[in-house]
Amino acid sequence: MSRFVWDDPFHFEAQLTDEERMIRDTAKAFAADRLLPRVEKAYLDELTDPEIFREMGETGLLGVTVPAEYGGVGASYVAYGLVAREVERIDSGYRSMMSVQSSLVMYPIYAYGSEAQRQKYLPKLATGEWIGCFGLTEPDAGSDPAGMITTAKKTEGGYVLNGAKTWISNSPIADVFVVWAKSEAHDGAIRGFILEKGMKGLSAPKIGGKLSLRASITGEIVMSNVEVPEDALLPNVAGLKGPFGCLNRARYGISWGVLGAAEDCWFRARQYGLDRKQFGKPLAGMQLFQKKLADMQTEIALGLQASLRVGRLFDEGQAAPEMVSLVKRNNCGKALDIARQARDMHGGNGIQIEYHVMRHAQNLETVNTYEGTHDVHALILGRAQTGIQAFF
Ligand code: TGC
Ligand code: FAD
Repeated sequence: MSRFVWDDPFHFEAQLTDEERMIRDTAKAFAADRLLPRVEKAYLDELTDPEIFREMGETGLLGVTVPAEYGGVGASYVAYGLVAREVERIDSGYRSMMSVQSSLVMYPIYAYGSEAQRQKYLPKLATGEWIGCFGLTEPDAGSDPAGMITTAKKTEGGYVLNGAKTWISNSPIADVFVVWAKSEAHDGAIRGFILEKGMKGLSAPKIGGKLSLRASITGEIVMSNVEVPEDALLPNVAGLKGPFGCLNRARYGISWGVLGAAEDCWFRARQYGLDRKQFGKPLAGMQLFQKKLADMQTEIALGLQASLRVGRLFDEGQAAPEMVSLVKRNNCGKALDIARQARDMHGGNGIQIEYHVMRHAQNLETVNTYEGTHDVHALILGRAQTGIQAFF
């Protein structure tokens, strides 16, 4: 029998390629050197430093799966997941900034865009010179995006867009807006459009006062008779499968990211328990404390194996959306439980910013909700096994 490694129970490391380990190590060093020193102030002051996009771009963390000819890295989906895990180890908001840019803006332009759109947008998004956002959710259409009311009407030279999107990551600082709207010229089908900062009638006010994901800016997208040229339309997709194709990738990345946050909470709780004594001995020597650590170790180890498996299937072209729902739902829910437990295990200190665990717990409330809530993914999985939809 081989030796048991407490922080790598199933020899996860041995299942990665040399290239994946190298990309992971680059992301880990970046996260520790550039993100960790900033995060406490950013969170307390609700400030997003747009410079982070350029730094991520320089380090090769944007568009990990996008081919190198468009400025991406052309690496595997497993590598993308590993990057998400390292970035979210510091803060879910930083992973949000990265995954919106990569999966929700670069991916649709690459997968559904014309060659001219790819050439125009992808290299600058890859370097972080341009910041992107993705507008699907509306004030009255969250879990049910088919209920959106944003419209695109045909004009002589293009389209005119009207409507409002809400809860949009990056929007107040975005240069490029991928927006989904019902297009009258296409029988009311949902189509994607690329809007640019400065277009007449386009604004993106910040949503302030968030108690979660405070290091990542969130806003609205308000479109009042925004005229766009014909070539703003993403030509190669129609219907909800357009935005869902992007969400499959972002949700998959989240399934890895939340495990980074959960690991940070687990490692901190373990160390705190070893250092702090009560009743004459370390907290880590108490049975209840050890049970919590064992639960954390178990759920994280299982979650990593599951995300790795889905990642390998992605890379083989064999991943199904329901697999993504399973790992997004389970890993988010488990990470949130772990962060709450870690907060508890730190006692009073656990509510302080410098101990990090409560910030993770607060962030994971959002991550459990966006990109399909925990319950919406249960309904996706329920439909897949019964054949009966229970959304309405
Ligand atoms: P439904 O009838 O199931 O499907 C409509 C059409 O879409 C296709 N489709 C998919 N295609 C690819 N991948 C998927 N995962 C797909 N799911 C559905 C489907 O085949 C069908 O195509 P067609 O050609 O037959 O028309 O649609 P529905 O309206 O019943 O949807 C139900 C439901 C609940 C599953 C869906 O609406 C849903 O997933 N809701 C959750 C909404 C959501 O996830 N919003 C995310 C907004 S973006 C965000 O949160 C970013 S935060 C990022 C960050 O900051 O990190
Ligand atoms: P609702 O859909 O109103 O859901 C409320 C509750 O009802 C939930 O518990 C839900 O599970 C439950 N519920 C809903 N439908 C059903 C049902 N059929 N059966 C049982 N229960 C149900 N969106 C974007 O487009 N782009 C972004 O970049 C983006 N970034 C975000 C960043 C942040 C910080 C946040 C908080 C959200 C972001 N979102 C973004 C929006 C996010 O995707 C939505 O909040 C999410 O899809 C849920 O929609 P909702 O908030 O309208 O909740």
